[in-house]
Amino acid sequence: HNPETYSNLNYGSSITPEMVVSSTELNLLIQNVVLAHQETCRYRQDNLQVLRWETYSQEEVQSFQQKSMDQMWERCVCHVTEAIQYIVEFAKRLSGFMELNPNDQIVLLKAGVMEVLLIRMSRAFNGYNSTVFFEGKYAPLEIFQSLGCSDLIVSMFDLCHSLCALNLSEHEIAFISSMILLDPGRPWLQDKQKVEVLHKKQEYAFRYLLRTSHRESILSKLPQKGRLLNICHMHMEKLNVFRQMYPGIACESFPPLYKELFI
Ligand code: MHQ
Repeated sequence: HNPETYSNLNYGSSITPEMVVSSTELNLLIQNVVLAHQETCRYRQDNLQVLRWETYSQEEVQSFQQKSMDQMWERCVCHVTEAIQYIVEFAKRLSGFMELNPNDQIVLLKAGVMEVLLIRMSRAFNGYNSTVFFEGKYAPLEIFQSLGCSDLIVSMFDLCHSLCALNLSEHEIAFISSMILLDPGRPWLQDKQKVEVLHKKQEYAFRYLLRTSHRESILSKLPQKGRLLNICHMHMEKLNVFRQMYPGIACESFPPLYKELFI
């Protein structure tokens, strides 16, 4: 496990003197990241808030639990893929991303998309009753029982709890997402330096944003990289178990984007 947190943002050394960013550039960067997030969200925060207490009844929960494993997987994978499409669109709107070479774009997306999904999931999570927005209502974790991966689901819900406790604003969520995607530490990058420059600018803008809102304290409380990685590994592992249980059939019906990223 890598004990680093995204808070190693605050290693002052990472901002080199030759990289002085003007305040105009900072504001443009903030605008870019925040707009990219807003425009690719699918569910707006206020809509999710309104629905927060619309939860599934016991009977509805049971009817989900009675679905077959492959049926439930197909359904969830479909929703996850849709959410990922929005995240890919978010990445494409981040300034500099489309100028990276196509190989590195894929490397960053493959490594980062699931982590961003987790961050975004916390927006759709009600920490007071531990439910997540799923197919129009808020669902407790038991709804996902027939998937056969309760440890994965429990870890996802746990992470959302920690994130909810931070009361992240939409601006903060936007930056946390963009910094996850533009992570120069991802293996297999061809032009690591180019990503490093983008990352440093983002980091600078994020810290500026936090300073102006007196929210620097969240930096040390953000989830550790290892925790997100662990959940991503679990997802891959569960996917493999599922593929072994249903060789051929089930996975072929998964959307191409999901297969491209995870299989
Ligand atoms: C997004 C909207 C969104 C859409 C789908 C991986 C697997 C086989 C099972 C939501 C995980 C089951 C997902 C559908 C379950 C935990 C998945 C299934 C934010 C994220 C969110 C709410 C996803 C959250 C995770 C869900 C519920 O903008």
